[in-house]
Amino acid sequence: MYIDKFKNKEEFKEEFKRRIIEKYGRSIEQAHVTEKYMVLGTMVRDYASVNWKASKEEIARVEGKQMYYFSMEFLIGRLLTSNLMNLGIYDIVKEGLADLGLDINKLEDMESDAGLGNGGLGRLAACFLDSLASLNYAGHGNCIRYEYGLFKQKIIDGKQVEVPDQWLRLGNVWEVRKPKHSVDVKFWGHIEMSMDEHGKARINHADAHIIRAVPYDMEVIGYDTKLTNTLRLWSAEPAEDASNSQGFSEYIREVNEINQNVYPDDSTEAGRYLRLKQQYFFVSAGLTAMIKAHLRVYPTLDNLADKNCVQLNDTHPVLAIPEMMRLLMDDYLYEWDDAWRITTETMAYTNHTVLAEALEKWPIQFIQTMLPRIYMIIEEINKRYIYALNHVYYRPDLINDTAIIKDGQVHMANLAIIGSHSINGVAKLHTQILVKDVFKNYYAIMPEKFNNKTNGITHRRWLVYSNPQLTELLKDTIGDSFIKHPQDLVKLMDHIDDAKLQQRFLDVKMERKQILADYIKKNVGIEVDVNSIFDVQAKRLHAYKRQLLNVMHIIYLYQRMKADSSFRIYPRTFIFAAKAAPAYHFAKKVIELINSIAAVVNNDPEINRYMKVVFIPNYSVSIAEILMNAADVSEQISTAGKEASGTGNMKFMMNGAITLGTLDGANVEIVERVGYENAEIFGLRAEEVEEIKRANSYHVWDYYNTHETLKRIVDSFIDGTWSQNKDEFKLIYDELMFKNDEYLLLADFDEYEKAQANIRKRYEDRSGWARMCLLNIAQSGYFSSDRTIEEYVRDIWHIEKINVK
Ligand code: HBZ
Repeated sequence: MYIDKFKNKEEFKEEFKRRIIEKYGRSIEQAHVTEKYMVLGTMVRDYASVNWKASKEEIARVEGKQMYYFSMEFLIGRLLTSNLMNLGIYDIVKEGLADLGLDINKLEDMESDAGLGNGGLGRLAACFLDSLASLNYAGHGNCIRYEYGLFKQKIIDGKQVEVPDQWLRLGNVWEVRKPKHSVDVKFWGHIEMSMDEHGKARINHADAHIIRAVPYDMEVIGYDTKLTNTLRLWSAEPAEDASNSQGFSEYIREVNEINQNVYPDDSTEAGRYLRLKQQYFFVSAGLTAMIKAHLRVYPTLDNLADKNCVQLNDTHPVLAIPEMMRLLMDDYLYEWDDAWRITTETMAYTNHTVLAEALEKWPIQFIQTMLPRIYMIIEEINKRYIYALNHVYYRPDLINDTAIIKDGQVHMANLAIIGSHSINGVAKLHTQILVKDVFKNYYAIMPEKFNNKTNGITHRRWLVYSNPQLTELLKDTIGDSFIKHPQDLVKLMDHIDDAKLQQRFLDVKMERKQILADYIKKNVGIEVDVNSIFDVQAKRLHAYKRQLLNVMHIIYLYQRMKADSSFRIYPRTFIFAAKAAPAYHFAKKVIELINSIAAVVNNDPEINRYMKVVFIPNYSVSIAEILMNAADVSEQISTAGKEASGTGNMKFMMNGAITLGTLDGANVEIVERVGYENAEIFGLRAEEVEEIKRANSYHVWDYYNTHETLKRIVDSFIDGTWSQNKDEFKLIYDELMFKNDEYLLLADFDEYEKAQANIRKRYEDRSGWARMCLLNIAQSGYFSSDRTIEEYVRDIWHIEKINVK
């Protein structure tokens, strides 16, 4: 137990009752369930605060180095369960509540997901925070306190409708507002340079719009430790004496829009300015606070990089590089070279994508007008870099490809690479593609900067807490050491042939499937058969992830069963969950298509005994927690070379699902561990995709014209099969057929179909299937984010464990 309170449930009950009366002036019987949730959360937070204080003191006492993870997203989900579990007081609280006639699950359900993010990149940041604290490393998060999450997805008439995600409606019990630590951030205006009496340049940022950044700190509570880290969320507020040259109400609007939501619509110029404004806002505030905190312990910034490091989660926070230069030079009067050394030694950059359209670029004019001083510094970094290419690396031929500023734009990945001492990809294959292709010219001149850090997931949330049934079975079989040391899951290898264990695993899986089936019945209104194969694809909706390939296979099965009454399949439930970016029309059409197919298939009495299609709305961390562990089949079918890593693939594997996937991202490393015979791998390899693109040798119409089955599937998009209105899905048809099937769905279809047929056959051998699932679980320890964090620590951060007594 890691707090000194709640030593027994009696103590807990007394305190809980007292707090309800004090806070709400009501007895426990009268209090509303949300009030009970709030009080419980507050109690946990208050008690853990003791550890928080001790952690800060211990870090200062040992002069420990700290890591700051700068990320536009932290998809932390709900915290009550994981905080109670990590603190080791879950059972006491649960029993105490039961004595008071309260069901802990009901209170847990009151918490809304902190949806401060969008996808894998944001969830990775959350898993890292959990592992950092649990491994006793001082590593903190830095982000924005978004008023609204990405959006709440509703499905109306089969279509995605976005409604505001008001995650703060009940307030956020975990946060503490820290106005004393506020800092000011400056936008717009212009730069005046002058000389001081020592002949040094002095910078004055005149006519700036000053916006106050107020931190809201959240405790990050680790498992089995007192070390408590901080997730700092910055909120924009009016500065005290802002001069308001733009007028009062315009100023208020400018302040408020920063907090509004994660990833504002970037289809308009105003939206793009806002994204850039958000990026600079949280980066500037985070660095200013980091420097101030450093100066509270040390008399100088000379050792800033020895005591702090910053991990840049993709390019969104990369303005941290010029901002740190600005702070060191303008505010602390460092010379360029010293400032540059400190900055590059502090900064490290993680890349999460190779898709050209996702590599961020900003028009020069955006940065120049909104962040005039930052632009000057970027220009200088670029100038000095080009000088070095000419005179240090002797590679003037690389200027065109690797310069930061070109074609009227600032290339953020280039700035990141030049201004950091470490650049990492997120899976082996991804890093290979970075060094051989996307960033090959940088790799040629600065190979020592590049390294791989294969992603991971916190096995605490994704196995231990969300799948207690499987966890009990594992504890029973191999003991509980895997909770602290996930690699110990490999002990399960000694038991995978045990028929009794196999049966118990199948029973556990059945229980999880029933929980999901109940959820689906209640929330989607569809009755699914728990004896069918649960085949799940859950991830952001994107063309490269190929949800449409999955859809095409469903259409194939449907058409074939309709045409041939002797062809029947082992019953299958195809489950999808995905959000589409609001302005991404193709992705939204795919959602609509899935729902239209579901409407036809699920209501066809001839077919619906064999297959059903379910789209679960509003995919989120909480839904993932009941979805992943109920799956039999994990769909990881991106075009090889496009998915940087994937992390869902790891969650499925750890809960005993079989990967049906391409050799892409971390799938490659999953197969490396389980062997081809314990996964179902298909499709073009990354080099083959690359070669096809290079040689321009793929012609989608050749497939269409020579492949009857494919033609029938593709035609069904526009012949009225799935909608009265034949044009309803024309966008999908056009995207596929008139853009030469960019993601090679038709090319991979045959192999995908065969892999699916194998799955059906293998599933029928229940013992063989269970063995395969157990083997996957046994090999999944490597994919714990604890391993990933240890690698970051060893190779990039060089931070030491903090032992809070
Ligand atoms: O990061 C994901 C990758 O697609 C996935 O393969 C990987 O496992 C995961 C963690 O490394 N990337 C994202 O989630 N990216 C974004 O969400 C994103 C958001 C806004 C952008 C660009 C990318 O402007």
